[in-house]
Amino acid sequence: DPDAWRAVDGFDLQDVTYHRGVERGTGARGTDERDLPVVRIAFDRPEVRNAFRPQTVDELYRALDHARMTPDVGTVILTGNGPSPRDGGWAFSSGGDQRIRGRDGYRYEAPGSDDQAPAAQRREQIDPARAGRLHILEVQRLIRTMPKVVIAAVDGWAAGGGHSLHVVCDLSIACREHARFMQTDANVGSFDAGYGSALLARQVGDKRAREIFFLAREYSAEDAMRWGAVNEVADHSDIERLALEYARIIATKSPQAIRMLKFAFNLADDGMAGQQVFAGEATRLAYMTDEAVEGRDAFVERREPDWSGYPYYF
Ligand code: S0N
Repeated sequence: DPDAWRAVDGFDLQDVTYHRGVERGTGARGTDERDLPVVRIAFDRPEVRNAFRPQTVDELYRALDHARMTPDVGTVILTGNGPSPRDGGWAFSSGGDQRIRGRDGYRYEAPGSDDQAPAAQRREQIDPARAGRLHILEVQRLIRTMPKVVIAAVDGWAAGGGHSLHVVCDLSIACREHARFMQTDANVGSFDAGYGSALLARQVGDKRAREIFFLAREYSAEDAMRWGAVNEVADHSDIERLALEYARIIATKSPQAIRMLKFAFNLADDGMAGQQVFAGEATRLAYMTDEAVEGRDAFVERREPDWSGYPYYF
């Protein structure tokens, strides 16, 4: 619904779109527009089922990181634009762009280069500082560690690395008509041996996760729902409304509680890195206590801290 969004200023994006949710009404001085605490980030390469090339991943990371640092945004909706102008097909994302993946991993092509050019020509355009980066994994970590809820609105194909991205999101909503899931990594000699497989096994169970990877069979929104891989199935016409509804509900909750819960859910699976994220938040909260202020002030005032007012047991 174009009326529900405005483009976020200051971004020059080609492969993704980045919008802020807005509520529009008619106030005394004409049309009111109020920002909602939600952003929408969408793959915008529908002609290739929203496959991501390095530029796509760079843009996705920038938009996500901006959303991470925007204080009044609590929810990020990650989705795919469509339909394809070529055949009307829909996609969340079909993973890494296989035309660009090369011997060195992913090739980064210089801005403005022609990604349809013959491979030999493209090779000339590699930015050596960026070649071979599987930086979609950096996006996965950002989704995982950002103190906000990330919702995958899966409105079409989620395949390969696109499948893994939805797995990493906090919540997933799948489109009844168009959502199709397939973990194609092993078809193309790729393997997400991190979150894409381990978290999936958490969500659907170990045997099912192995089946999804080893057999790479297509499965539907209803299958995904039954297996615990998505939270809800919605009609195409409803999927965005439902994601926005989730965002509105989340906005009624304590931001701190949501943040601590997300990090708590991640903690056991993320090992020491998960502990660090959770503990960082705990430390930030502790800094707000009189006890921590006493420690800081004592140092600054060059005196011994007085802990007498702070018991060992409550
Ligand atoms: C998604 C599929 C099943 C859709 O099939 P459908 O509907 O029949 O459409 P097609 O006709 O196949 O596609 C339409 C056009 O789009 C192009 N296209 C589709 N996907 C890609 C792609 N991934 N790369 C490049 N082009 C793509 C088609 O070629 C077609 O264009 P034309 O008509 O010009 O030929 C089906 O399309 C499909 O199976 N796609 C490939 C899915 C796939 O294998 N993806 C790669 C999997 N691997 C990764 O993603 C690895 C990268 C990665 O993220 C990673 C890296 C390290 C560690 C972990 C990961 C991780 O997986 O997360």
